[in-house]
Amino acid sequence: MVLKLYGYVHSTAAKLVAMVLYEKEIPFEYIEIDLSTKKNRSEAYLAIQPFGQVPCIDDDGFILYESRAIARYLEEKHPNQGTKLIPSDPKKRALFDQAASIEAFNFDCYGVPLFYEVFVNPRYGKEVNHEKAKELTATLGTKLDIYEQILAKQPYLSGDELTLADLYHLPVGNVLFMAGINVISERPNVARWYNNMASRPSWQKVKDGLGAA
Ligand SMILES: N[C@@H](CCC(=O)N[C@@H](CS)C(=O)NCC(=O)O)C(=O)O
Repeated sequence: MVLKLYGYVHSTAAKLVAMVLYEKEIPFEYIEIDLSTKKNRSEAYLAIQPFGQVPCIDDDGFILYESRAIARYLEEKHPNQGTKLIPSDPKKRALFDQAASIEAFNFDCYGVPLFYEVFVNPRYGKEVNHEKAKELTATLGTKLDIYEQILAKQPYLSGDELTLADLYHLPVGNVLFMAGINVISERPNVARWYNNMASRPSWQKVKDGLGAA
């Protein structure tokens, strides 16, 4: 049975999973869970994703959620198909794990609240807290200054090879651009790294929304 991906057209986390499916050349059926009409809160969807979030996959009856866990599962199930996204060598793999933690604890945890503060909240009638936005931008900037040093010496965050840890940055990096927050483009090596990933055909297929391809 073809793998099912439950997502939402604008979901950053679902875009990551769709991108990885394309990178791994895994055919899939996309099922839209419309967050704007609260379809994610339906009894049927909560039965497979109790937090009511997208993405979620159904791989022949195996249900899995959390985008990064799904991405790892897809890579580990199909290590020799499509783009290799986690190295096998123990040291390279440890550096991949390190890079994945860098993304979670130095990028995502500042980038997501910043995007919500500047872009999402005003669309729901909430005033932008400029002080908070400034603080988050400054903190994210100091973290990206360190990315800049790392990426001056190597093409990817864990070394010479592209891994999932690099791709994890794309969806939130993209919405930061959308919100006019230039923390990536202001840093030449970070921008080179980001643009190189963003030009991949897999990202081009998903970046403007899921469900069209
Ligand atoms: N850590 C989760 C985050 C999932 C998430 O926050 N999804 C959002 C869309 S990008 C969602 O479903 N929001 C609806 C809600 O939380 O009710 C992952 O990486 O999969």
